[in-house]
Amino acid sequence: EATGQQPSATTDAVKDSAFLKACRREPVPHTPVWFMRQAGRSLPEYHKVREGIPMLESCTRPELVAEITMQPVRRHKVDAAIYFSDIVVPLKAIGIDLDIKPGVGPVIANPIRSRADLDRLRDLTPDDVSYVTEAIGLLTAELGGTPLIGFAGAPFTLASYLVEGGPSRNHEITKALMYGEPELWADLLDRLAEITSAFLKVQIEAGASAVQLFDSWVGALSPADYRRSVMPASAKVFDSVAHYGVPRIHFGVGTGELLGLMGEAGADVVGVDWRVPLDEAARRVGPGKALQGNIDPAILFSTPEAVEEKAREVLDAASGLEGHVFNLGHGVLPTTDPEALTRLVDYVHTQTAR
Ligand code: 1CP
Repeated sequence: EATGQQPSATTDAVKDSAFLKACRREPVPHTPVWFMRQAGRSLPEYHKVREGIPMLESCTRPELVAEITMQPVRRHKVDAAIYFSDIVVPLKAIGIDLDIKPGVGPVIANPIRSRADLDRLRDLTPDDVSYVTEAIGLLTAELGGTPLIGFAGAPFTLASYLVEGGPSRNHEITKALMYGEPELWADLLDRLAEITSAFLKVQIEAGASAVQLFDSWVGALSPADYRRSVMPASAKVFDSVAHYGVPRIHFGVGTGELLGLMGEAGADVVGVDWRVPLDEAARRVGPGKALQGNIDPAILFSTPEAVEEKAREVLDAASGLEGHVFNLGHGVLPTTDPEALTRLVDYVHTQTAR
């Protein structure tokens, strides 16, 4: 099974793309660019096709998923597509009663807080998410040489939603469980690691040529707590897909103090938010890994000149890196002018063309 080869759905054109080359720290024709949350709320064409369709339902319709995933590729000429879904989709697929409430985010009907609650976190099988396999089949055909990034929420970030019952600023119920019931916490994260691994495998086997593990909220932890209480589960996820040989990206917000550990967990590419310049991030991560990032998504609300100046700073800080994937430091904000994103892609491509 451990072939070290990407699944056959990955064509030579995809393998030779600037994005995958940068992830592998090979020379690139230009610095590749994509944006976290590039599909979705910033695009009028997204609002048009989503009209009247609840978020979670839209994630189960293969044609719609493929269309929404393609929209930013067509519009911005980004170097990679990211599969349109949400981090809670695999949890919904195993029967957790949850919804994505507009303007709020994921809301869990019965939070997971006791040992008995763990039984509700059953294994995920490919049949639970057959729409994912179908949508990725449509996408790899339509994308041609553009790589598709699959993704999942990391165990800590998924646990934060499951334990709190929804979005949370301070993660206090989650931390109470983590510090107060360490064995239950470890078992919860291990369950989530199994589910996440199964979900990433489905995406890779269907044709995703890279994966990103979003640990969006893990920056709330200290390095010591991360190492003890989170890293084993995230490492298990990365290990479980290592044999496919597809690049594994790891991202979180406010993780400046965790960058080294997040790389150590098993990432090939470490995502960096805008708080740490990429040259400093490279020192923290150490050799042998590419970096992704890291322009502040809020800068896109400024003038084109200010955006270019910031982009230039990012490119300069990245000039000594072995591999750099240009991105934002977090997701595209919903009210971003899409023209600003298109201009930014063009700027990075022309500035870095070799
Ligand atoms: O192009 C894309 O990347 C869009 C696909 C996408 C992704 C990658 C969506 C659609 N969600 C996500 C991941 C996601 N979901 C993360 C990790 C990325 C990040 O940190 O930004 C997280 C933390 C979530 C949870 C979530 N889902 C939130 C955040 C809530 C909070 O805690 O503050 C929200 C608002 C959602 C809903 C959601 N997901 C996606 C969309 C388009 C929406 C808006 C809902 C809608 O349109 O009805």
